Amino acid sequence: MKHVLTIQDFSCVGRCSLTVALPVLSAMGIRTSALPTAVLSTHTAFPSPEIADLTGKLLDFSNHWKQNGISFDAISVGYLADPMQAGIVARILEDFGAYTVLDPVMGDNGRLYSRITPAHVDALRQLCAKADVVLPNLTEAAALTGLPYVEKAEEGYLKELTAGLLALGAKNAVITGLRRYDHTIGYYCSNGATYQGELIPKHFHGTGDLFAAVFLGSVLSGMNLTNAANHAEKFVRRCIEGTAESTPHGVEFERFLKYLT
Ligand code: PXL
Repeated sequence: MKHVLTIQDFSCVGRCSLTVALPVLSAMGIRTSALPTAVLSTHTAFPSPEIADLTGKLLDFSNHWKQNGISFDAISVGYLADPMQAGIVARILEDFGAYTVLDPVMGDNGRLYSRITPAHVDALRQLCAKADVVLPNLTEAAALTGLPYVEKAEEGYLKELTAGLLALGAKNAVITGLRRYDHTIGYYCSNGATYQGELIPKHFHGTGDLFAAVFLGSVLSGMNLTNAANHAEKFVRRCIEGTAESTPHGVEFERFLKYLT
């Protein structure tokens, strides 16, 4: 059985990050371990969440695993609670030398999330060098590359964005949640593979985290990058379609896990 370490926050309420990644990867037949970057009462789209930042513990935990001969087939990295965590995570990635998927969680719809500073963007830019695949949305891809955020992205702009992400050192990139035309949404891969399907007019937090988890599970089951992106896209779409209305509590992915097993 493959063994994944997922490094991201534990938002206690709100269906995102670890509360999404762990059940999805488990449903896909993957043994999961977690390194929480912080524990939050909710994700940061709720006003003023309580936050227990775990920056000071990350290396202690990973060193303990090393001392016990624990290893991972892959590591996924998501929301970091502090820019300082990026350097620590880079060290952990070096220590364990596993296939790495980085979701540079920073913002959406052209805006950075609360708590995300220019130093955070810089830190994630550096972490891209360690990624086998980086999975930004358009907002994050623009922030990382320094290119302007342009909705209804054209092919030339997407090529520039993905080239910029590869120039940061990522081996592959997939831009997710991408709205290229009126009423469509999908993804664009650095290998040129692209998909746009009908936009479902709802908004949820955690769908990028869901995409990243299904994507990694799919790669570990032997799919290539294009098929993994396609599989993740279809699953996220199914969950959004199956959730009646937009709420800050995420999509009802639990009802659809059976399609991943
Ligand atoms: O779903 C992305 C995400 C993850 N973790 C935290 C967040 C967000 C988005 O708002 O706030 C803590």
